[in-house]
Amino acid sequence: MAKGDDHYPPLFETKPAKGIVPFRLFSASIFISICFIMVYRVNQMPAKEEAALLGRKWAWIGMLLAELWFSLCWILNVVVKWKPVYRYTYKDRLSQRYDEEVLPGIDIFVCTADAMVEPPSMVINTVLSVMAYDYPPEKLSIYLSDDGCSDLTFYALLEVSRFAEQWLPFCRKFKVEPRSPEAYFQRASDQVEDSAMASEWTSIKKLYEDMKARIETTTKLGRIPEEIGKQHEGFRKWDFVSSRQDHQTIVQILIDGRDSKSVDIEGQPLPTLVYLAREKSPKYHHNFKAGAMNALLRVSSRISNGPIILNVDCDMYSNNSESVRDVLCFFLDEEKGHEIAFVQFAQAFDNLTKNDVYSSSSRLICEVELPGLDSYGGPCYIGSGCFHRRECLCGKKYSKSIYKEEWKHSRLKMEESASVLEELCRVLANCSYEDNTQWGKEMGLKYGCPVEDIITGLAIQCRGWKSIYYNPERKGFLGVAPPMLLQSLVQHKRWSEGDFQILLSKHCPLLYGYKKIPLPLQLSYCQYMLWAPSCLASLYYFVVPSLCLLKGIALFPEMLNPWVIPFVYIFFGNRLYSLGEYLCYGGTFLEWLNDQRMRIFRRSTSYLFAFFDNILKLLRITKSSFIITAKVVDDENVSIRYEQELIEFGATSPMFTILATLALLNAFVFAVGLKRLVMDDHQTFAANPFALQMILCGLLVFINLPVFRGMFFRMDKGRIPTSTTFQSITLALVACSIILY
Ligand SMILES: *[C@@H]1O[C@H](CO)[C@@H](O)[C@H](O)[C@H]1NC(C)=O
Ligand SMILES: *[C@H]1O[C@H](CO)[C@@H](O)[C@H](O)[C@H]1NC(C)=O
Repeated sequence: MAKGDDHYPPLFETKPAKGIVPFRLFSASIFISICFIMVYRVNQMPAKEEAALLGRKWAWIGMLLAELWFSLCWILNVVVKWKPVYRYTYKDRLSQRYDEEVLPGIDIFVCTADAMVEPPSMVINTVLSVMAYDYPPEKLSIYLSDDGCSDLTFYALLEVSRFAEQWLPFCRKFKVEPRSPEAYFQRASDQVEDSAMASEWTSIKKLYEDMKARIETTTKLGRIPEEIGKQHEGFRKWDFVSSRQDHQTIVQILIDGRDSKSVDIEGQPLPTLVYLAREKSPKYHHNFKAGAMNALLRVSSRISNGPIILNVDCDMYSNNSESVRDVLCFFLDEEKGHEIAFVQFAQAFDNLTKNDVYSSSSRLICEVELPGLDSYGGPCYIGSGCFHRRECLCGKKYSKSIYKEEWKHSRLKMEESASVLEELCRVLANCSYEDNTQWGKEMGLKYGCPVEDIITGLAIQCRGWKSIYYNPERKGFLGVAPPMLLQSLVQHKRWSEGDFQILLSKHCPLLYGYKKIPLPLQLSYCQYMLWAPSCLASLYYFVVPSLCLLKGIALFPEMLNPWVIPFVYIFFGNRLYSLGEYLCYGGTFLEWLNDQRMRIFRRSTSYLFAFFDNILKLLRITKSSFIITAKVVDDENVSIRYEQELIEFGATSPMFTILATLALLNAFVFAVGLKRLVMDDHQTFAANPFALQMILCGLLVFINLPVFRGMFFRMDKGRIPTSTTFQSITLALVACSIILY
């Protein structure tokens, strides 16, 4: 087993974040300011006698409630950020202490759902990148779950099984990074100095490009041509597939790792490669990705049964061939490893523009908040780039009694032939298999929630396990960020909707986690679950102060009044602090500005729709729906505009109508306010009771400049459609005139 003596230096280290003291002092000052604001709001509450301004009282109470809500969210955010920790691994110690033979087997699950939205040429790159991990290949098994049940995807995987014979030795020999061929050839196009490598490089590049061309041709064609169909008997299974929603299970072991004949061109073993399309039937709900993952859990347990499971989305390739070894540093650590259920890697993207125009990177969540959750023992499982202990996913409770495990896992015995094994596995992926079992409840991923990953991670933590958040400098996985605004907003709608749904269910962290996970962790979870309802307070702040400005109702102290200080301090202090964080963690000023804009966009659209969808669901008026976000764009111009960081509207959507209306409303009010300021020259700006409302309104106009540009100053297809513009103008004018008269 382990080499060396009884004293083991740890395999990983945990370091607290720097700069915590300034953060805590700043938070204390904000807290004091919040108290002042509350005192002001309560003391200066308009009395009933101001009958003429009855509206003022209600507007004022609304401001108070909105500010209370923001304070609650702020407190949760401080809890999250209180003491972030960062993790560092020692892979050299791991390799000193463990022989290659005793390393555990790793089962890798790649999920894809639709060959049109997630093209096979992308999926194969993810598959190849994880097949080429720097790890004994006989201990790797890769499973592709295809919920689209597409023979195009199957064909692509068949091509992978052949190409891997060349690609894996090439990666080993030249220590190629990253090991997704597409990413590698894109990056390395002109830096092959090594002449020994040059010829092999050229030939393997040619092989890859030919393969890609073949796959793309069939994808374009939409079906498998006859001569390809003859290449593998597996294609015959599609003769029985009537539709994507109604077909039998298809299991195909494309590379059988147990077979000594499965070797690459250098005679080294190849990882196992399995294609799975689970049974679908109109009689059973398929439970989306959670259902696919559970089928994979069962099928893989029969084929390779690796004790560690990696789950990646099909658009997320591995950017570091050593990630598996990093993860083992956590799981195999003698002192703490036994209590760790999963290791979640940071989400990172390959496709971000310089200033991350849709704020897809969620920089602060990745760099500060998740490390904060980590300090309470429980970063959440976010669905991709996560390594699990198999038994934890399958519902095992943590117990303190000595946790000894034998992960010794040599090449599996060849008891059944691959075809017998396929037959045995088919049953496991059938719809009826889960009838009257705990699958989807206490076993595997939980069903019935759009964010099955979060709720599953929470359940694992409530069974006593800990999790780890790992965010190395060089990212472990790179995904594709949505290149269009609507996709980004819809994605956030799904997340905030799912999170809010958890809050309203029996899995609410405060109840479900009571006495099972630490209180700060429960509260940290709540921060994300309050996203959707935050739309109410935010929309109030985006609309009411402006409308009140129009009507002549003052809601803030004037600039010379000392009570203005806490308002100004909180607003600008928080903004400046977050700008500072962005710059510290490698962001740019414009990226921060884009993030501020996207926050406003999400709050006024994604969260609003998520909130009402949930309420309607609670009242049982509508049913849940799941939208896959299309990430690959056909229109070349969309990519060009994305690279220019032009916000892509381009479609009609109620979301855009709301955004445009809000922007226009604030612009009208701002114009009226300016006019009044200029005409009325008795009053200085500082003594004007509307000064803060003017500033708020002006900032909203400023942050919405790209929306105005999209409405009035752009000719390309990504502009806001004229019909949306007209609708929004009408709506904004109607709102203003109702207020004025
Ligand atoms: C991905 O890996 C390459 C090395 O192959 C590295 O240079 C790059 O920084 C990594 N990307 C990220 C985002 O970490
Ligand atoms: C990702 O971005 C790169 C450049 O930023 C671009 O070449 C590529 O087409 C984009 N991919 C997708 C899927 O949008």
